[in-house]
Order: sequence, then structure tokens, then C-alpha cells
Amino acid sequence: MYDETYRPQFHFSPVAHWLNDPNGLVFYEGEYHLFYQHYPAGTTHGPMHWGHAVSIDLVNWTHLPVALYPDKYGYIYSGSAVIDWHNSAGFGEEAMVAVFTHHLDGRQSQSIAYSTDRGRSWTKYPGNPVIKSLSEHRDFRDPKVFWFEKNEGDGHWVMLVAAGNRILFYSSPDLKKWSLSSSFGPGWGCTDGVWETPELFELPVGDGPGTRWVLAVAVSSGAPAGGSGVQYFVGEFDGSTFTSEDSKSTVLWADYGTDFYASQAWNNEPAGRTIWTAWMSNWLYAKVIPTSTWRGSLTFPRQLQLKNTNQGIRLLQKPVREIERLRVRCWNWQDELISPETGDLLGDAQGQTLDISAEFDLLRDQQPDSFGLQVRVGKSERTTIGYDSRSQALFVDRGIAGRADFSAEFAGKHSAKMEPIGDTVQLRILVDHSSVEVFGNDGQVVLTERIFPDASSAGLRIYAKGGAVKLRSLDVYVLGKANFAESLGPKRSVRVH
Ligand code: DQQ
Repeated sequence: MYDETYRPQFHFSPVAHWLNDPNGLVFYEGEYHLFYQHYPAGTTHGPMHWGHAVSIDLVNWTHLPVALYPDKYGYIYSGSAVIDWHNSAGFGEEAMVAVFTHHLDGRQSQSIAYSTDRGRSWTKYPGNPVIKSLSEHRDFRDPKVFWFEKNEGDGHWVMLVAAGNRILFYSSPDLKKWSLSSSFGPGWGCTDGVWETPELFELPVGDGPGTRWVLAVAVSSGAPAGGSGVQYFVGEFDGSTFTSEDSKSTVLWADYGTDFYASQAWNNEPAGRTIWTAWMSNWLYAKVIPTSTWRGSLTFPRQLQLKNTNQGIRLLQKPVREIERLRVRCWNWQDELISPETGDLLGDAQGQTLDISAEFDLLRDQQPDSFGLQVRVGKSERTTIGYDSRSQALFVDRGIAGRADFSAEFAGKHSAKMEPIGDTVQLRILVDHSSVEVFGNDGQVVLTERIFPDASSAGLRIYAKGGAVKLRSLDVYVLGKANFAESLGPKRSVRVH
């Protein structure tokens, strides 16, 4: 199981068939629930269902049966899940309630379903939809719901729904009756494509005590690496209205790579962390990537923080610490000069699944064109993760990473502006069978990219071009395979609406 060519070894992917957005992320009774956009009868987007898996550590996953099937109101598009602690909806104590979009003949409405057995079986609410389709917005989808309570006892449910180039905010006492409270947009950030899968959470700024709210919005085209991507806004939320503190024309990107979309954070994370994951693909080519029995995977879960920078308050992302459980072998280097003449410093270090941390110090009398690491190196393949010190940009070059014949949009080099911290450039890189995730300078600049190298391309190199740089430290961990068990229960035939 999970041994096919390009099959991720520590990133979530479905046992078989199609996956896109993560949905319904919620923690309950020791389990992180992950639902996801799934078509269980094909390897491309189709009549959507919610697939389901659970994990106790965000690393190892158990696949459960499909949770939500299409019905007379339509396919089951993206949405979120909450625990109804106080039984506000009357579905039962601590019911898990999924809130999702019904998609029927191009019209979209919002509906709910509930489970009183830890997400194992689901009942659709007979009063669906809870918000009917709108005549003014054909695109009206992807409800994100959470509980907002400023003072004890005055709480209410909040729902965000994407509609064209705006986010509509609703509130409810019981998850069934919703009233519109405000809207954000249009005219903010990137509006090149339609807005989708909104997400909203509060985070401390640095070590606190101040906080800000982050509104993340996927946009179907116009992202910096081409195609779809996720932008975010930093501001305040008072329970009904979100106010951005950057200008209307400011565009902040959560990820500058090609493959980060529809990100969602877990509700009720037990340690109080804000952790999100995203679909690791791009609508430009998602339907034709060269995998066989399944198609689609998610990013490794990332913990989020905010940092005060010269430009304003910005998001930091880093892989959750639980990844350390997979580390099986380590190489380490310190204080080495890397120049165009440097030979084979990394010796036999190699792997197809790696967790790499590197710190480079820029030298005053040197300005290399670029320096960095090459991963998944083979006879004629490699993926370069580099820093261009002249333009101060972090980049991923997958031009000769591996297979790219399936789409003219795939091969290429993508970069993002990143100033050094003092004289230092930090890189954290996760490498899997068909992806790289690159976190620059503590996760302030991130690039996520799919790659499709040959299994034999497992080499690792360090390089500097046009000048030297000092390698202050390099840790390379080989990661073992995460466990993806199946607990699928009785087979049920897939009913296609
Ligand atoms: N995917 C879902 C929609 C969402 C889009 C359909 C984003 O609900 O807007 O599969 O990838």
C-alpha cells in the first residue's frame, strides 16, 4: 500500500481516486478529523463527496468510509465542521456538525449534516439548505464556521461564505437560522479569479499580548506562480465585521509556489495551536498530474504565527513539530565554505523523503548569483531550491525536476522576494516522493511545488554559483513512511447524483 510511483510517503493522499480541498477540519476526543473533496469513482473532479480520515498526531492517518454523499440538493462541495458543545442545534450533546455547500446545476446553497458518534455516521438535516442560493451570486460557496464569544455567554456561530470577489459573513444562534451580518470586498487584494474557501482565525502577534485576525481567501487565478493560490488579509474581527489593516491594493500571499490551495485550519486544536493544511495542487493542471490510481494530496500540516515586520504584520508557517516522529537518520554539517569550486560536500547523503534545515551566512566580499540545495538529483533531473542574492529572492526551479509532459503550464522556476535576516538566509525544506515545501526565514516566505522525478533520483547537493557563501549549519533528516491505515467498514456503492 502507498508504494506506487509518486505516492507521497508522509503527505496525506486518498487510498484511491480524486482528492481536492481539505474540508471539515476539527479536533474531537483525541482525533484530528480530516474530510476532503473526493470523487470516489474517478481520478478527476466529478460529483463531489466528503472523504474522511482521522489522526491522533497529524502524521499517521486512518482512512474512514466516505462521510457525505451527494443527494437531491446536489454535490457536496467544500465546507467546515464544528463541535456543537452546548447542543445549540438540538442534534445531541457534542454533535459534530458539518457545514457545506450543495452544488446543483450551477446553483449553490449552504447545508448542514450531523454526527453523534465521532464522525462515523452522518445524518443530513431535514431542513436543508440552511442558506438558499442567491440570485445575485452564482458562486456562493465554501462555508467556514466557528464559535465566536467575546464575553462569556454572548457567543454565536459565525459563517464565512465566498461569493464572487467578496466574503459574506453570517451569524447564527443554532447553526440552522442564519442572518447576514456583513461583507468584505470586492476591491481588496487579488481579484483576478473567483474567491473560494475563506478561512478566519485570531493569532497572537509575536509573543503577544496583542492579536490580529487573519482572513485567508483562495483565488482561482492570478497567483504569483500562475493559476490558483491563497492570499490573506490581516486585521480585526468583532464577531460580525472584518476590517483589513493593509491597503486595498496590498496583496499578501500565503505561498508563492504553484501548489497551495483551499487552505483550512483545524477548529478546536487541543494545544491552542492554529494549524492548517491545503490541497497541494493547482487548478491549471490538477486533473492531469501523472499519478495512476489516485490523484491529489495535501500539504504537511503547518503551524501558523504572526510576526511584526517592517512591512506590517505577516504570517509565519512551519511544519508541525510532530514531523520529528518520522525522522530516522541524520547528517549534519557546520561552518563550511560553499563556493563554485566546492566538491561533493554532502557525500552519501540522499533520500526521497527528507526534512532539511539550513542556515547560510552571506559574506561581505562575495555576491554569489545564487546558492542553495538541489534535491531529488538524478542523471538528468534535479529540483533546485536556491537564493538569488542579487535580487534577494528565494526560488524553486522545477524546470528539469522530472516529468512535465502532461501540461505546458508545469515546468518552470518560481520565486519570491525575501530579504536576509541580518546576513543570514534560513531554509527548511520537506521533500517527498512528488513534492517539495520550502519555508524561508522562519516560514515568512513559503513555496510549495509538486515534482514528478524518477524514483532513482534521490541525490542531494549543495551549491554556490558566481561567488561563495558560508554554510553555518545543515541538518538533513531522512523521514520514514507515515502510516496510512484503512478502516473502511462495509463497502457501499457510490451513488452518483
Ligand atoms: N473546490 C470545491 C469548491 C471550492 C473549490 C469543489 C476550490 O467548493 O470552491 O470541489 O478548489
